[in-house]
Amino acid sequence: MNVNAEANLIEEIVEATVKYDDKRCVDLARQAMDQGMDPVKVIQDGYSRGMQIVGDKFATLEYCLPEVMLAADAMDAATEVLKPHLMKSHDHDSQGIIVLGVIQGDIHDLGKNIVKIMLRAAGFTVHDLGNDTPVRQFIEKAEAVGADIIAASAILTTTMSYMPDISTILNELGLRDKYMIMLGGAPVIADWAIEVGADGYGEDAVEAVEVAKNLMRKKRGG
Ligand code: B12
Repeated sequence: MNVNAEANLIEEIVEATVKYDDKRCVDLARQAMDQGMDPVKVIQDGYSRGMQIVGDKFATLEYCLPEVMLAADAMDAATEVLKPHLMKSHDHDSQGIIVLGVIQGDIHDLGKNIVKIMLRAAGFTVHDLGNDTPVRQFIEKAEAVGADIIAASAILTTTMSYMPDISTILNELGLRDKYMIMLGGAPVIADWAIEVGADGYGEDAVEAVEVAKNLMRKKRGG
């Protein structure tokens, strides 16, 4: 597929997401995969950019919540089509065990779901706690499954204020050295994440994989 045709398809994906046209979103995902396009690029430049525009329209009151929800559902449906293309076969041992969830009070899970798919595709074992997850639940799950990394997502500025509790509570329980903490989500920035006790921060799902790999190297003393 030539560069122009790829760019056109990406633009169509952005448009279909903004118009919350779920059937078209799914159909375009299939077309992109049939043409051998990179599913990561399709998510980042296509559906995520479309959601960004939806967010802008929500902010300017052009869209209300139902439109945002329909667009989110359309993106979700398209991601289902892309998922198998992101998953490689992993017969070898897990790269590491990650407990991942959206922090308490927050139901924005599209980003977390993409991060999960990418981490699994890279060979990590990911335990998904879903959304609106209390901090103690991250820790209980990490203890139960012998996790290496606790990863949390926050999309609201109000809910990101729970993130520092992960490190604080781990410290209180004497468990801080057992786990690497990785934070992410739109309002979170790297300096703040480190300041509140995280070991790593990822800007997007691609970076999440790189950061998780680095944290595993660090944890294994490499
Ligand atoms: C979709 C959406 C919704 C959907 C969520 C559906 C779902 N299942 O997720 C619905 C309609 C339910 C919703 C509800 C609300 N929303 Co809303 N929503 C959005 C919107 C449009 C898109 C968010 C999104 O999914 N982006 C696409 C994903 C792929 O990107 P992402 O989440 O950033 O994730 C990427 C990175 O951040 C990173 N990442 C994410 N998590 C992690 C984790 C780790 C560990 C790492 C390393 C990386 C990482 O990787 C991801 C992939 O690349 C944004 C606007 C915007 N422009 O972002 C508003 C927005 C986030 N919402 C907002 C608000 C205010 C709300 C509501 C309070 C509205 C209301 N009045 O009821 C409620 C909150 C409900 C709650 N308690 O959570 C505000 C937040 C303002 C703020 N600064 O806090 C925004 C910014 C809109 C706005 N401009 O005002 N929303």
